[in-house]
Amino acid sequence: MTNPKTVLRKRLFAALSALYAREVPLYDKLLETVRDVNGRIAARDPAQLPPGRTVDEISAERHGAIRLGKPDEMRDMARFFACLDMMPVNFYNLAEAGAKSQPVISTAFRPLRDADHRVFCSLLMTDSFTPAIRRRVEDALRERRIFSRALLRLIEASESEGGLTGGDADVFVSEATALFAWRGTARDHGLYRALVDARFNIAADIACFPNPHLNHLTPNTLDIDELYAEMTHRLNGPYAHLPHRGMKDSIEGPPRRSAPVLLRQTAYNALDEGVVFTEPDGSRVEATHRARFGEIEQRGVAMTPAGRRLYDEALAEADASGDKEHAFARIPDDLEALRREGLAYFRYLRVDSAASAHVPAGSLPEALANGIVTTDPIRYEDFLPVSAAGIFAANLGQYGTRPQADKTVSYTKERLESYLETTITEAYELYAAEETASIRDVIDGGGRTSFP
Ligand code: OOG
Ligand code: NI
Repeated sequence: MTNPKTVLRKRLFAALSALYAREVPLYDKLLETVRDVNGRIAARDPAQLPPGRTVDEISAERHGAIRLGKPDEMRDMARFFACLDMMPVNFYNLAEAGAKSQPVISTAFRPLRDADHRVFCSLLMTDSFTPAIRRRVEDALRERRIFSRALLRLIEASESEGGLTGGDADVFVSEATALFAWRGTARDHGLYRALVDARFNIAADIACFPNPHLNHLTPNTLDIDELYAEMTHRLNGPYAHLPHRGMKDSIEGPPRRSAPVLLRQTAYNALDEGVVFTEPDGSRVEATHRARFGEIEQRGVAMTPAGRRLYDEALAEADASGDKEHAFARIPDDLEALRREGLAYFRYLRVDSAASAHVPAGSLPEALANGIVTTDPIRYEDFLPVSAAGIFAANLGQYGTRPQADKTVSYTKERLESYLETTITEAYELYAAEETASIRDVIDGGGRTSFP
């Protein structure tokens, strides 16, 4: 039977996506374009679809992003996501992500296996601000309660019962949708203005709002260049009547390759949305806020630590030289070379017709050469800190926020774990375990072997 947490997760993301499509017509159009482009690619070249997955399935996948203001919000968020079987994976220190750094530390909640949905979750680091700004931000957040009583009760019920079903699941979905919804209300426009003027847009987006509104809900495309071109075309044609601010100027991550690695992302730019601010004296101020945008992503193969080092070097070189193509040439553009050189993770499978052929331990290279065993790239299910900082920067309209505190603080994974009150899984370990288990399965007697 399917795990009730998996059922709940799929329900919640479908509900969030439907809500978003209703609220933001351009997002609905983005989904339409994603389905069209994915369908066209799969019809042209069925091998582009990940094994065993349909166009509908991959087009239904989402990742969202939210921003929190207080450590206890992070703790309860971890408990909330555990109800959906989504655990914190990887620590992203965006305060140290180069030119586009932001004063937040992040993790992504996702299923540890068969990741379908993910939420990138960031926590504002108020100690990177001047004492005066810090005090104002913390004062604004002190009384904020983002979780309703009903939702907290359901989280407790899920913790004690191992999942939610029936009426509890229905209420969970509606309360959770409200948790992430855009309310169009905020408080203290004076504080908002002061934070934006001090170039702390990120703090304004968190401290003046009543809840962690989803700032994007990203579908997945099989070809981000084709999607980018198609969306640009439609924004100038059939979608031109909708309010929009065009596409982001670039695609984050690696350049186009024949063997895609890690993750490439782009977006339509954040829209101006109306917000009614309530001032401390009870008066109202009508203003606009730019937060919600429309991201798209394309996922490639997960890289090993050695592969990731090459990626980070390429990124640093591209940053300095401006020549991405040249910088990324150091990463072999060929899946078999990535596998042989230990730069990426693969799943090993027996070819059906060879089910009875022997693969003694140590003979994997021959089995691969003879076609008894084949490989599939393991898809990257996580995020990239420099790309994430670029996404923040583009949607906040703010290219990098330097720490303003007298003492610069450096943030650690342990610090975020102490807020989460749980450990953060390293994604490498998940990919390596999947690869190792698949090798064990193809070897006679299930023995371990050295890597081919
Ligand atoms: C999160 C940006 C990071 C991604 O896909 O890298 C992100 C944010 O803007 O809050 O979602
Ligand atoms: Ni994103």
